Amino acid sequence: MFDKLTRTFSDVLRQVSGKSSISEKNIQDAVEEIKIALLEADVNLRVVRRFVNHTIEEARGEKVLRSVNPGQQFIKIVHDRMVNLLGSETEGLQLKGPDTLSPILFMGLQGSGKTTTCAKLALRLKKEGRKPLLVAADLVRPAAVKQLQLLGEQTGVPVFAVEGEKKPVKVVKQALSFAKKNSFNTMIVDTSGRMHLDDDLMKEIQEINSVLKPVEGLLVADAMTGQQAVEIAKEFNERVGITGVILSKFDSDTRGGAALSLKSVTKKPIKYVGVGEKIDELEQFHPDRMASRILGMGDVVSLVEKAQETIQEEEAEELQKKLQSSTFTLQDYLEQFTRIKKMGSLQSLVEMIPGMKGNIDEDALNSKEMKKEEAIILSMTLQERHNHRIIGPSRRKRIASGSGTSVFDVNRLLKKFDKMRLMMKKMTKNKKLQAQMLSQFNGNI
Ligand SMILES: Nc1nc2c(ncn2[C@@H]2O[C@H](COP(=O)(O)OP(=O)(O)OP(=O)(O)O)[C@@H](O)[C@H]2O)c(=O)[nH]1
Ligand SMILES: [Mg+2]
Repeated sequence: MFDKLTRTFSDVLRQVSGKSSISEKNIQDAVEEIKIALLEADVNLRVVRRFVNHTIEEARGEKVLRSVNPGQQFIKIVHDRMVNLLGSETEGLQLKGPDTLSPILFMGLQGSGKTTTCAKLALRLKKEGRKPLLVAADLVRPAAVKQLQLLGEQTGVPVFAVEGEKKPVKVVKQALSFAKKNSFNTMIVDTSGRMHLDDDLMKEIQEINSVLKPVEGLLVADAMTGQQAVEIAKEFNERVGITGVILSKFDSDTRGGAALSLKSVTKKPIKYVGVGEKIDELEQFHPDRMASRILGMGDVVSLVEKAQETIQEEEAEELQKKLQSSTFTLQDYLEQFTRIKKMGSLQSLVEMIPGMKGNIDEDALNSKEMKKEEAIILSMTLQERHNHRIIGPSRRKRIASGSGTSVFDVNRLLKKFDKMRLMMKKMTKNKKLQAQMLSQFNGNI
């Protein structure tokens, strides 16, 4: 997601940020490149035009051309516009208090991810201390009820279904009284999808909507469908009324245009994004963090939060010291593998680190490679792990055969480790660079 866009943005912004003075022509050129990148990312044409015009207008103002640091001012403008495009504020669900039932209606086209997302959200709300009930109101697809029941078992959230019932509205009515009687405070209703936006589907959803009176009407849209997702959201909003969008399959290799156009076109916020098939792969959508990520500035906040879940602060500090003083050993490297496994994919983590994107050999990040490296290090003695410089040719041969790899693999790991230590040392030492990056987004330039 956003790979190409980020690359273009990073290039453009890097060029601009280095300049001590900026001319109107510089701004024009930078904006032109940004425009092309947005169009290539399949962002809605009207949205792109508005973005470009606003950016030029603001950047032309004397503020940028005459400011002490015009490059940074310009970056800030682009960043703020991008946040604005994505929705300004993080918008959570507007649920009622714990003693009142909050019904949530899910809708969307066939295969967009409704059923999966219902269960993901139920699990999330349960973890937040609510008492959710899942309601199976997709009575069109034969296996739909069963699918929700299985997901209910996985998440430990009860599923309300009525055997033999053909009318979703009747199921919803019964579910409402069941939920109230059994003091559930959140009710998540899964509905059926259709291949296209047709009257049948709209009528069914409208009917359910008027009976359920949901506090949240959430549209699940498939990020992979690009601009079509925006059209679908517009239609559902006009005909049923939605309170927000959940963009599913955000983990897929799409150009990202949907995420960037949705808010501007529908005026409804993206509330969550689905980032995988697994039941816990649903994330709250943060426009500001996403903007920084798209601009290639790294999602520092997300990274820190994610890392903190697994690395205790002292450990992190110790690691930082080791990195700075070059006492980071292969044993430390090995220990990082375990942490990384706990944190999720290395790739997604790396993308969040400022300046790392594009700077690292992506092949080296796949887990197959990680397993190989793990095996190699495990075949080393502790002494070797603590001082890799003693690993000469005969040791390399022994390690290779011990780990079922080749001397070539061992050489490669050792070379990479040296390179990595050097790079990390540079990065951690360059506090000024880090501070600069952060201050750009604090609004206090
Ligand atoms: N990679 C990825 N796959 C997802 C995500 N969300 C859903 N899927 C997959 O998309 C497929 C369709 O998901 P469903 O939840 O059954 O979609 P639905 O909208 O309920 O489909 P219908 O009920 O047939 O209309 C499944 O294979 C899901 O595993 C996501 O965020 N990422
Ligand atoms: Mg479904």
